[in-house]
Amino acid sequence: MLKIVHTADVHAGRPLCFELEEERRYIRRREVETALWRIVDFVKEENAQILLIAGDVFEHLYARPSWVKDLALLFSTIPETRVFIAPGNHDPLLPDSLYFSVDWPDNVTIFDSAGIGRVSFEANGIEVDVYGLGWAAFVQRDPLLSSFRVARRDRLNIVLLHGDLADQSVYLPIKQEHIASSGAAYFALGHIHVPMARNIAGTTVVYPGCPEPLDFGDEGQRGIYLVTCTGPSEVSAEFVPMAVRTVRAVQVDLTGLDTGEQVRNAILAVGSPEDRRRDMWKITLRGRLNPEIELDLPGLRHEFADEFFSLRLEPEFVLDYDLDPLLAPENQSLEARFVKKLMELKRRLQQTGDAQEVDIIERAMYYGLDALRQGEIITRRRLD
Ligand SMILES: [Mn+2]
Repeated sequence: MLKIVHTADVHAGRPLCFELEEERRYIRRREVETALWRIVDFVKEENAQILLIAGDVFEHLYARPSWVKDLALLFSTIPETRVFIAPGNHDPLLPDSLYFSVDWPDNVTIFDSAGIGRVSFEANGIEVDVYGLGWAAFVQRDPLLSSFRVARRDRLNIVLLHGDLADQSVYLPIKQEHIASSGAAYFALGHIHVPMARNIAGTTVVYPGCPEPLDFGDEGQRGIYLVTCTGPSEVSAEFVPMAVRTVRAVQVDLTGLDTGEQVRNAILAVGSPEDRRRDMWKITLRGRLNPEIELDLPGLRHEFADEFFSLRLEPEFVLDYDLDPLLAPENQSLEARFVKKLMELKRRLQQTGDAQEVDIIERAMYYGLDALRQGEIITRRRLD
């Protein structure tokens, strides 16, 4: 039996996209940088024979030369494991690439762009061919795999590549038909940051996703894939969660809350204290907010600095204005005339059934009331 660990999209050196207090920026940057150290620990625990890294290992523009030196030293601690790297669009093999700045140990193969490379060897009684291709530019429109066929179907054939599972893309388009006709058992891909495994015409196709979440879009579990092979076409891939922290997105409805303290408590009711202090939280504030509560969102974020490792508050609420007095016929104030005008418009649009127009009018009404009453726009997003 052969064990393979498959990762991609580490993005070491990438500027962070989370709301973080200053000292936590360093912590988080290091957690991203050290993901491969935890992965190598896992390789040792599992006694994996192969480590596949499908590109975007580091950021060409931001990674530190000493980090890449440390990475080469790290791989020299697993001399029995074959390490394959296929550079991607964030770490292309440009002449000044950090890939050329260090001496890689003998167990490391970095695929270049000269064509689809192949490395043949035997591990645990299974004959293996690893094919790979590295990027040498930031953009790659050509479907480079279009005429690819494995050389020998009786071997375990693996293809390692950074690319986009799509008919057209500027990130090396990989068409399903190219996978189907390739003859490979396993496609080790990188580029998509969400973990995903598919079977395409008998080929196991995997995006492991980024091992650590890199921005608030990376919601949910992140980790690596552990692949076990018992023969040339017997391949099974299992996701193994590994990220130190998770991105969590939740909604909090502010409707009916009467005081600032109630709003604070509603925000603090998400997750357990342990999960709040460990993870990156995106909390969308929805519903209708009592206009008497003046929410200072940047202030709240600082107030909760010890409660959440990272907190983003997304305002999607509207202020809960009492419209009835404004709709009274005798009320001829500016606000009342404005609201009546827009309500009339809304009624007409509702009859024509254009929901999008109705939504725009409703937002316009709340924007206008915010402007007239608060002197600034507090309503931010769509109503429904
Ligand atoms: Mn990437």
